[in-house]
Amino acid sequence: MQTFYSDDHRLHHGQAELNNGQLMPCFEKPSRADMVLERVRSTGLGPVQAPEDFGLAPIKRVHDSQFVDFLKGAWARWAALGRSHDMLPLAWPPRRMPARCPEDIDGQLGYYSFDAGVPMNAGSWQAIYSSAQVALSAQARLATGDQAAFALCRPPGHHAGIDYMGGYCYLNNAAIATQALLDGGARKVAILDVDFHHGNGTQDIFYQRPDVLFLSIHGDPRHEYPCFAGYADERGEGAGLGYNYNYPLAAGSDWTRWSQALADALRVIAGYGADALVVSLGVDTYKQDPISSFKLDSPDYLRMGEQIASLGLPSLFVMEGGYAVEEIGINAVNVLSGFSSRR
Ligand code: SP5
Ligand code: ZN
Repeated sequence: MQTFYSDDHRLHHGQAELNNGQLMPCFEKPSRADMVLERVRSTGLGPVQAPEDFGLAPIKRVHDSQFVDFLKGAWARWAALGRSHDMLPLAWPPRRMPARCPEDIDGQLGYYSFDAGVPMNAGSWQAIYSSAQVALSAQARLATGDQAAFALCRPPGHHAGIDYMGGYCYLNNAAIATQALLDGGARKVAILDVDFHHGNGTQDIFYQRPDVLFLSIHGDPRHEYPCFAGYADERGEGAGLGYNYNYPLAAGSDWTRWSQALADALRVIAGYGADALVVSLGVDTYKQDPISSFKLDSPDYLRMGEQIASLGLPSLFVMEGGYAVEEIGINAVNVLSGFSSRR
């Protein structure tokens, strides 16, 4: 299986985030991708390649054009104010406050985000852009007939919606790749999101569409981030009604419980008739993850990959979360190895 990866991810290195009311060093840090790359190499999963540049057009097929331009230009505006520390949003519009886009950078950061988990520094845009290009490049391998590819994206993407960032995510890499598959001739694509957190951004992007089936297995939003989406009764809207599946699970869920949800999701995907599968591959379901509450163990990720392979679909794996940095490579590559062993 071909892996796509860019060193540009190191240009993005947030300082701090809020966790349990305290400012803490960011969990989403450069060593995460380094660990996964190291494991891809040491296990001989397959060649590693730098991404091609597909430009902004395929990004703007999914994201609001003004939002993308905002992300691209935000740091220059921040720096022009004499600020050299991380850029962070400050205020968000709640119910009944008209959400007009303000003019200054602080207001716009709130307008284009839903939480404070999105620090940006001088090199962040380059990392964000390259992460999307990594997903697009891996997608292109499927378009030319490969059965699988791995996009080692960083920063991750599944919390980013049409016109907002949040949860360490800026551009939705999996959604951008999915749209590119459709634009390249696929008629229907299924997205399976196995990250511990609900893929609220991906859900938002495809909520009204029947050509993308979205399924997410995650911590119950009554108790877990992203707090405001991921309930089982969110089933899609309009033409998209019936094409969105959420599997919220209780804290402490282990492989026995988790794999029951997976079996149901795979049954739904098999009945959908997709031309390709995109997997939002977060491994923050791991028992030692510092911000999550599931109890998957490393060998479980092999089973996960094997069972996903049973669909027989061309499959694109897109890296999302996972914060137990010591084991992130083992767990992520176990999914890919399990998949490859059955194909
Ligand atoms: C891509 C990805 O995995 N993003 C995750 C962002 C999570 N940010 C908030 C973490 C808060 C952890 N504390 C949760 C306590 C639950 N009651
Ligand atoms: Zn996550």
